[in-house]
Amino acid sequence: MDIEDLAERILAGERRALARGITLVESGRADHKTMARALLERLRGSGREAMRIGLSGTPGVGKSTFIESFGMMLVAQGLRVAVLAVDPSSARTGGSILGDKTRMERLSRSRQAFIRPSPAQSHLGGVARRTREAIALCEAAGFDVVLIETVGVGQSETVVAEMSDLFLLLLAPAGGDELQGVKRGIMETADIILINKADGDLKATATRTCADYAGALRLLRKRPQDPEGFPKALTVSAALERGLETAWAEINALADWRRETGHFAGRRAEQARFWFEAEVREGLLARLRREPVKGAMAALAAQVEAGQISAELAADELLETYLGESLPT
Ligand SMILES: Nc1nc2c(ncn2[C@@H]2O[C@H](COP(=O)(O)OP(=O)(O)OP(=O)(O)O)[C@@H](O)[C@H]2O)c(=O)[nH]1
Ligand SMILES: [Mg+2]
Repeated sequence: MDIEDLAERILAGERRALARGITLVESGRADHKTMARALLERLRGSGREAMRIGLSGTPGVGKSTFIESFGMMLVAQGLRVAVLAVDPSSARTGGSILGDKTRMERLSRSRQAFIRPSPAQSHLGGVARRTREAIALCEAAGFDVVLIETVGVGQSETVVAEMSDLFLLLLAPAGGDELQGVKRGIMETADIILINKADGDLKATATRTCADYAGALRLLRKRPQDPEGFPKALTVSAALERGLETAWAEINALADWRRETGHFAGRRAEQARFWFEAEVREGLLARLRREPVKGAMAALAAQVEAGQISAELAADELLETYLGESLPT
């Protein structure tokens, strides 16, 4: 594979080349990894910056429908839109992929759009790295907006929030005044909460739910990266394409303010640091799972089980043997 040629075609915005590049960074093969590194290095500093928008929401809340109509609205404005998914679980069955194909039918046919499903990987750390690399490739390919979708279960929202400039939380209209058991941590990472399905019979409920969340957001601790009035809650109807322009205007208002105040670049710098540290931890753990450490660990574990050595001493011994000189205590 000619990496220079691939890089040039990605920089020229060729979607097929972009897809090949993403396949390369997703590959587990050692020779592919080397090529992927070379490709990413070649593309780094292309100077292109997309708006990275994270989007999370529980199953059935309307993420796919929203991405289709929101994406089409952006396309109509002349913007190029890439959609990536983060799904560490195997919850994404053939059914929902099929559903996505029909729910994002227009967007998947648009020449200005690029849609990529989640890499088949069970390990969240692995998915996170591949998605970050895919984002970098989409930016190099000149996409204006990269939407990173995740289903709102487990810790994948946090992962997506850590790779997004802005994080949107999609919620369904809910009866009563209970806040749908949305975890506080998730609320705290949201920049804009969108109450979807604000149409038909659900419209009044959606408006009420929106007011509830607006109230809840006001009670959260003020974050330095927010101007007055943010984070905020809005109603939308992905199906009827309502409220999408307003949502886009709010996204831009927030992004503009953050750019002017340095929070936009600051957040990216913080994220880069976060991922660097995560990679170091991942790398260390991966080495523990490989020989010769794996075998030595098993042997020591047997001694610990047999009561021949204490757990603490055994751990010290192992770390000293394998890390002692390179990482002095
Ligand atoms: N009334 C109404 N229904 C909607 C709206 N958006 C989505 N739906 C419906 O809600 C259902 C789920 O929509 P999806 O877009 O597949 O939801 P999702 O969040 O992608 O679901 P998963 O991919 O399974 O997590 C579908 O039947 C949609 O037609 C909306 O704005 N209004
Ligand atoms: Mg979906």
